[in-house]
Amino acid sequence: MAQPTQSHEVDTFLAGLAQYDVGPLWKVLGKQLTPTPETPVKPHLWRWKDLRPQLLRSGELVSAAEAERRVLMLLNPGLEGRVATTHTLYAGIQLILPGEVARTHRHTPNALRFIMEGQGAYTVVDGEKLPMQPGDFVLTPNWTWHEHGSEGTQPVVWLDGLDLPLAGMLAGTFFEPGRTESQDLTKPVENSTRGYQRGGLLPTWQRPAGGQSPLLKYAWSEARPALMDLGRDADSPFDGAMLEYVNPVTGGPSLATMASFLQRLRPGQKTQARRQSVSKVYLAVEGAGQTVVNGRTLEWGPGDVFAIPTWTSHAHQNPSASQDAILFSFSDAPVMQALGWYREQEL
Ligand code: 1HN
Repeated sequence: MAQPTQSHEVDTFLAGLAQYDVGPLWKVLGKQLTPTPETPVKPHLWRWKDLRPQLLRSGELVSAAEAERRVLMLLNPGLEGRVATTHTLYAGIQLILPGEVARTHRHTPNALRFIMEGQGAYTVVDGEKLPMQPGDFVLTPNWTWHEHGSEGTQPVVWLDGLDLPLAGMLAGTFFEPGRTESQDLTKPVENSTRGYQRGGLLPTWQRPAGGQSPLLKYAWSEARPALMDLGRDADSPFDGAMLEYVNPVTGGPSLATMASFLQRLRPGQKTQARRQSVSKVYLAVEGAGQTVVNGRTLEWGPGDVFAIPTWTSHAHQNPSASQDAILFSFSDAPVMQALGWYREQEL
């Protein structure tokens, strides 16, 4: 490329442009058109042993009623000042105590929950009560009314995942508080799960419009055996054995903007490094292992959460001789795929 002329005349011209609210593209083109995705997001791990005491302390100091949602946000150190775990995804850990209700509301950002600890809590989604056990995966899709409560005797903790930063970037956020604290239960408990408990069958009485998943809860009691029953022949070199929580009608992601997965690393298993043009949040559910992210090792055990920036090399390993490791994860893959911006590279 020819070098633009450097002269006092050019400098004066450039300095004068700002007053017209224009600028010279040729000064920034290289920064705009990076050969591959660039992001300030840092790989980061949040430890359960740090998170849990702080969350329980928040429960002594702040009520669910005061907080609306009592959540510690997992804030990426590369995105200071932003409510974001990656550039598109938000994750937090939420606490509900016996007898509490986190009042009903709805918003356009999609939300998912993975229950980490405690019995007796529930979420109500559009009039349907969904009791939650550790390991259950629960959806509150775009614009569905939702509240949480606990009828148990122990604190209940879960991981929240939302597309909040993406919604913010696209200025797509709408929010509405409920007029009452709780919704009327207009449907049978776990109504949306009826008919889906065996593979390959779909209820004939509901075919939802609008593309949202009709299934709002994926029970651990079904997900874990499904994962553990997979033979080695099902293993991917990059992920080990991996199942996706899908919309059963379309086979696509369970939420429009986020794909969620459960994966198993066998004792001694080490996966091959890869990078993908998606950002991800992982939760270690069982076992312990390591994920090597751009040469840096993140050591994880149950309850630890870690974030992987887009287009960043990562490989997992389970060093245990006897114990399986199970990871839950979610990513912004559906967005990148829908826009034709998904790429992956083996390393
Ligand atoms: C939200 O509505 C919940 O409903 C949790 O439990 C976390 C983070 C940001 C915005 C809305 C919930 C949230 C949230």
